[in-house]
Amino acid sequence: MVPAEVILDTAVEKGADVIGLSGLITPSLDEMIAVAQEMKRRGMTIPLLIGGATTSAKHTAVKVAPEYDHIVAHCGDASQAVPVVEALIDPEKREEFDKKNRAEQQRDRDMFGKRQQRKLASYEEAFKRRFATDWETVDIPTPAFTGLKVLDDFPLEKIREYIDWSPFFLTWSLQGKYPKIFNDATVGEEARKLYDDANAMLDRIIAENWLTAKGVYGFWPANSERDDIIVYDPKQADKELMRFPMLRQQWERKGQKEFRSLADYIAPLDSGRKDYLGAFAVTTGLNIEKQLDRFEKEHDDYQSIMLKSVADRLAEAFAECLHAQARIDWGFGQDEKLSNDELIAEKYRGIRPAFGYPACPDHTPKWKLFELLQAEKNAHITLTDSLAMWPASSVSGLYFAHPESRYFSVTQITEEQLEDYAKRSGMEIEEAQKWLAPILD
Ligand code: B12
Repeated sequence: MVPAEVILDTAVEKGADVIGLSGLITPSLDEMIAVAQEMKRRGMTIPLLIGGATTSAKHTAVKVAPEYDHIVAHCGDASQAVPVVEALIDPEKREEFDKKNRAEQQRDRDMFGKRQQRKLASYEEAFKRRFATDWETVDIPTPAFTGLKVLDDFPLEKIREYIDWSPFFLTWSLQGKYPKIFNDATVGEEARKLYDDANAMLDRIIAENWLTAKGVYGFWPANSERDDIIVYDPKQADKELMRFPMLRQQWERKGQKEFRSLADYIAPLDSGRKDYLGAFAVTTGLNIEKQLDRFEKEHDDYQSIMLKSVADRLAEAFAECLHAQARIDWGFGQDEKLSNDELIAEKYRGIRPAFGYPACPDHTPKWKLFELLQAEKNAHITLTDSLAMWPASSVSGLYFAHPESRYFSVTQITEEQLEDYAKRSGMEIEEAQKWLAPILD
């Protein structure tokens, strides 16, 4: 979310010894390559460290390191940054580190070159073997309303009930599932302390209005046409509003019968039936800066990270809470009586894939999603150039009601599908190539 010039100018101005880049979602992978290229162009020599949820040692070796002649190292964990930087600022240790790092990266590149070729079905074959539904008999529920609903200042105490605590411990690098983690011999005590601190903070967040939650969701008449989902104007059901281009699986795993695309879950045009697509965007990060500034002034990193991690939990919980409401609006959720554990285990009908998740790994349809939801106006969420949402504690995606819808992964696609997808998305091939780089064959 920070432009390359700002990072590099600041590093020069402050006389930084090392630059670290952190990437949460795939578009930042490409941006890291651009930063490495710019460092080379400027003749810089300081080491570059790479980290974050979507990065890997392999990606760093294959894509980033070749763009810069000096040290580029991947760190899987922030705590690794300490010994790595220690080695890098000591001339002797640095040489040793560099040698070892280069050898490992060369090995990763060699392995990448020789990597086992996965068997991919042709795009046409994959479409022929799509997930099939008997569209004559399948239940297609009609939502209670179509168009948008805006949730202004949604009560945080209600959202709190839907929190899934397990990923919270992951943020703090503690392994284990809630609540079993409290009995763990190694991390149990620490986990309990963090949990208590988080809940004490949540009490204050709610009582003192530290955060504001906003959301928007809705339903639209929809049909599919091959791998596109067509969304119609709720007021004029034959007027096409927009199309969401979807990607289809092509990697043929042993025993695999079908290749899925999210478009398979929406009634095709030639079925003669009208279906519905739902969409949502939620945030719980509005106004967070005020408190974060306060913690920064007090040099209180612990409270600062705690607040961000609690706000992230609330964002996910808001998405869960709103999905439950959407199932009620859709009708089939009205008799649902699920505990929070059952909700976390997704024991309900329907799914809510988010752009960037494995079933729809391209982030670019977020532009259309935001237009459909008018998310900027209605929920005060903006999209950065690299398609991250701001505030950071935000989630957006689609709702599907198909009784057999489930999550799946589109891990690799062929050139053929890339070309088709680029055309359907109104992108040049080069642009589509850039956004889809992580899943190209
Ligand atoms: C928590 C989380 C969220 C939270 C918080 C996000 C945020 N603001 O930070 C919420 C619920 C808001 C969220 C939303 C989304 N998420 Co999310 N999320 C996660 C999750 C579960 C954990 C990430 C995390 O915080 N881990 C804990 C932190 C501490 O770990 P970390 O980021 O890896 O960082 C550690 C190391 O990598 C390292 N490190 C990191 N940076 C650096 C830098 C340097 C220099 C060094 C040395 C080390 C280092 O140190 C850290 C501590 O050890 C991951 C899945 C996963 N298991 O990783 C998905 C994940 C990152 N999300 C994903 C996606 C797609 C999204 C959304 C786009 C979905 C959507 N459409 O709504 C949005 C994007 C949000 C936005 N603002 O744009 C994808 C990204 C994949 C992709 N293809 O891009 C992931 C990988 C899930 C998946 N498997 O699909 N997400």
